Amino acid sequence: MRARRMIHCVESHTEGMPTRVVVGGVGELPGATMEARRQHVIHERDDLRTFLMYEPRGHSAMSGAILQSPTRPDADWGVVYIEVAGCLPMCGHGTIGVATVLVETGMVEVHEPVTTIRLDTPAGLVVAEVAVREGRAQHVTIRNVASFALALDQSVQVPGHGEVRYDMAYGGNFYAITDLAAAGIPFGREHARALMAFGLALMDAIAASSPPVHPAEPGIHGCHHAQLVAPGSDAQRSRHAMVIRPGYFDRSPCGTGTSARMAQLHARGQLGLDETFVNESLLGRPFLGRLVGTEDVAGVPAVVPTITGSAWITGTSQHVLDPSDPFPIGFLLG
Ligand code: PYC
Repeated sequence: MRARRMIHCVESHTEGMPTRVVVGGVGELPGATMEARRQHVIHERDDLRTFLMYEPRGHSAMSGAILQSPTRPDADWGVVYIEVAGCLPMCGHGTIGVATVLVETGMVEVHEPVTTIRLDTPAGLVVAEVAVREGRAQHVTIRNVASFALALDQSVQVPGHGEVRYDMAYGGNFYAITDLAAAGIPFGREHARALMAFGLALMDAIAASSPPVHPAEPGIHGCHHAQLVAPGSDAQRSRHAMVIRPGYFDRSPCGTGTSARMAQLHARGQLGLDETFVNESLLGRPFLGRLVGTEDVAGVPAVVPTITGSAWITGTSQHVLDPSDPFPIGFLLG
């Protein structure tokens, strides 16, 4: 073996969605904040992201997190999220995967029944409470960043679908939330093609007409996630297909998407503080959500969500780059 690069990872999945947790081989990224480190990966080290996310080492729905020393004194670890689509400011399923890996590999001091881990993420401090029994991380509750409805009752012309109504909400990423019943598209894995085409077309139309910008963090902008809500969903239990650019479904119920959905329901007066909300993925697996407080984000009323879900370690991996490899930054096909 000849390796120009060797990266060590712990592989996990959160309710079906992978989180490749990079535990060694990358080193400290430059940047005084985790958002600056995210920007560094975006502008200077995209090869690192695509090396780990794209084929042949990853796949078209791959997702991961690079562990870092924290840049703030109140955090235990720092995280830069990586995806096939880019570097998200925050990722709920990824955080649940990271917290599970930190506990089950002994990378944090473990306390039973609850281990608290404070994570420095590009979107801000995220606290993870891990329920631990006999060393196993049974489930993780994350206190997510302030989430808010940016715009309710929006509409946009979507080619092939006419006028589509949606709400734009933020839960660590922006989400266009729309009802499938109104669009006349059936829900279910067997309708994956139609759901994907609709979600991507909706996001294209929003990008062309009114792309969202975070009111306090202008570096966070654009809508890369469409939450297509299934018929029969309400403010207690909701099911959805989460379409993510450039063209894959979140396999998990999506932590930031669940936060955005709760912020939307709260803004509509349908979900109060301390009420339980169940959000189910296209695979039928749940995250439990709860709103635990209110905040103000640059004049926009916001809520503080918690999300509870579980992750499982699936293995460990070392990824090397041979100097003669014809695909040093990987590729995506289709
Ligand atoms: O769980 O927040 C999440 C997430 C974002 C993209 C994929 N999963």
